[in-house]
Amino acid sequence: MALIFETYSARKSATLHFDTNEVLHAGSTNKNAFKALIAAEYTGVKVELVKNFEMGVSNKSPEFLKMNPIGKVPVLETPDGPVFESNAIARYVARLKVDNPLYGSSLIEYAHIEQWIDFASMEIDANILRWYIPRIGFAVYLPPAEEAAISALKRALEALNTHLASKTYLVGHSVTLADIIMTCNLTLGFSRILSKSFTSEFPHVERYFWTMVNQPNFRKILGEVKQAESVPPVQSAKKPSQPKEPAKPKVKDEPAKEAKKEVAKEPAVEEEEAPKPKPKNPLDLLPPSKMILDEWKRLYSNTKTNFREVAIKGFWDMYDPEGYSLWFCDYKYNDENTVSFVTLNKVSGFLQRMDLARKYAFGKMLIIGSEPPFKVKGLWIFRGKEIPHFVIDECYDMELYEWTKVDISDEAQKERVNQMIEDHEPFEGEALLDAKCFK
Ligand SMILES: N[C@@H](CCC(=O)N[C@@H](CS)C(=O)NCC(=O)O)C(=O)O
Repeated sequence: MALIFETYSARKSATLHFDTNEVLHAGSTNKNAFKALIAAEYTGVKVELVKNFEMGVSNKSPEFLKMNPIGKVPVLETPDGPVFESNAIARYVARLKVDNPLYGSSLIEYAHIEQWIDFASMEIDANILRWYIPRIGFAVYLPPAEEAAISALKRALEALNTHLASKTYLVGHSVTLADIIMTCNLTLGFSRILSKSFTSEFPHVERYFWTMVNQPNFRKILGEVKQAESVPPVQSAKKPSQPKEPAKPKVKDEPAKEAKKEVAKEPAVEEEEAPKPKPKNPLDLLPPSKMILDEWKRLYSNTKTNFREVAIKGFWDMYDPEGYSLWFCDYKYNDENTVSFVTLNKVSGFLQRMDLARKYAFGKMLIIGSEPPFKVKGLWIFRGKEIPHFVIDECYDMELYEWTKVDISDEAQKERVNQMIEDHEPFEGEALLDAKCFK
């Protein structure tokens, strides 16, 4: 350990006059800047967020480019010169205090902290950004690239979940720099794109995340973090942001305090302008229906016995063919479903991407067969008499299925609906590998 600290123990004396001289250049909602600000809280040093920072203006000025030639934030101005790259900045801040517990208490803990910092950056943050950035229009949106990002992210979160099953912190028995960096990265994910339906697969990660963001030193910087309600719909690609005319300076006395309020609202990645209020979904303008979808979802979830008599009967009692429509879907490429977990992941991915329709849809997806190739068939109920346009436009999986409207005057089709709702086995003569519900 001594060796590790030797390189910067010379700074110890400097620490005394360091407490007011570190200036962090970044906007007040930048999760990468939060890493250093939280580390500063734990370290007991003062890092000041620069006043009147203007994304696209301040970071393109000649003075800024001298500090960081790539023109990105954050940059920390120190008495010995600037530092860029947020992890390096956070490390620097942590090292302002000799033997800082943020860096563990042994060589192996130090190595594990570095290990998790890399994991948080390469496996978690990189994949969240690969998923999120194209969706908000800052990169080209390519469905297969999104699918790859989501499955890489899930793989990483699964590993993290396993690690956290028996641990409160990533390393040792108190908060370390690894927790700070991991939590800041997860904060972007949780507040922008990782809705509850996605994160509930990783209960230990959820517990860890909410524990961390509620630690007083995190809360002071992050404020209240709210989980995204759904995956943001794909926006058309934006042009790279042009340097703007310098805006009138804003009066911001306490930038870190301001960050508190805005973390869940303001894009931290590129700090673009606040999104315009969303137009109402046309489905909200349909004539009211006697069927309340949430009531059906509750009945479905709460019926544990006599499913036919209670849930299925209840479904047909409440079903309103004027306000809703029922659809069978049939995967077009079943012969590709040769590996069970890949097929299951494919269906889970579809359900995740349907998140945007949660208010307006209910679905059952059956993965059928005891041997490959597995068949994937489903039943969906949508608000309105057709499949909503925004679902077809924004969920690319839709075109991977053949969609057939259920004719509810046909008893055989109604019986098929019943069997799909209740995961009837055998289904069309075959065993079920799995059944997934979207509700
Ligand atoms: N790896 C860098 C990422 C820096 C980064 O991408 N910064 C974004 C804002 S979060 C930025 O400054 N973008 C402006 C630009 O690309 O010109 C770090 O962790 O500091």
